[in-house]
Amino acid sequence: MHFYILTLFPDMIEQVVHTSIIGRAVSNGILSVHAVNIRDYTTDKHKKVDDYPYGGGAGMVMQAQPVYDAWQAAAKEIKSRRGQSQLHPRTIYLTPQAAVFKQSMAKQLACEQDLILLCGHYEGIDERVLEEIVTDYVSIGDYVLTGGELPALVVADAVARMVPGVLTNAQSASTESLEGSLLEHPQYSRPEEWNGKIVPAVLLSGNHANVDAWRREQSILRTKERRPDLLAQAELTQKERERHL
Ligand code: 6GU
Repeated sequence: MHFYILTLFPDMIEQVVHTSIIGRAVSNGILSVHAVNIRDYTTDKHKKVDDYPYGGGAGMVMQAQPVYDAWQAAAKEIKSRRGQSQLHPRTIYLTPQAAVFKQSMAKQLACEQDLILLCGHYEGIDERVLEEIVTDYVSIGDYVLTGGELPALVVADAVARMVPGVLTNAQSASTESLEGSLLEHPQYSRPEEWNGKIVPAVLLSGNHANVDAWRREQSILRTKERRPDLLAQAELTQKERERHL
């Protein structure tokens, strides 16, 4: 899968994508991440990319021209690699003015060959270019950040880990947290006693059926405690519903 991240701060992207699991997938050639510097595409002689908002108000607005030309450069590269002259690549604009990103969206987006992620700054981007290029509007939560770079990295990470081959088998096993709308059960490792606290005996019993049942119960209890909103839509058996709802 190929990510194109359109940004005024390409260094922020480069730092992160050469690290950890995503970094390894990039080295292995399973993923590529291209940070496209929007400023490289401005036709302004002073390299300006923003201007005052029509109608007045605080802050600056990113202008349509450099954003459109950066997007076209990415789209052209995608089209020529895929040999499809008519393609409009999936283009996500990161903005708090959108529905909140979900694991189900990450799974769907992982089926794309290419994704363009557009990061805004200042008071946003001229609406006219968004109308031309954006296919999806995505927020990462109900709070305001200074720009779209951290959200773009969040979305890229969540999508990338769903791409086959990015996670090892061992890592994939823990992927299904949130799948059935349940939080993961607690985990323990050595030693058996730490700080006067002991590991739950069932985990040392060697009885896998009992371990699985205990973990399932803990998942439900934890979800009920921390995310009761999720429990309402969780896939529970009739017995579990009677006990917990
Ligand atoms: Cl996608 N962008 C910004 N600037 N702030 C956010 C966000 C996105 N999602 C939550 N807060």
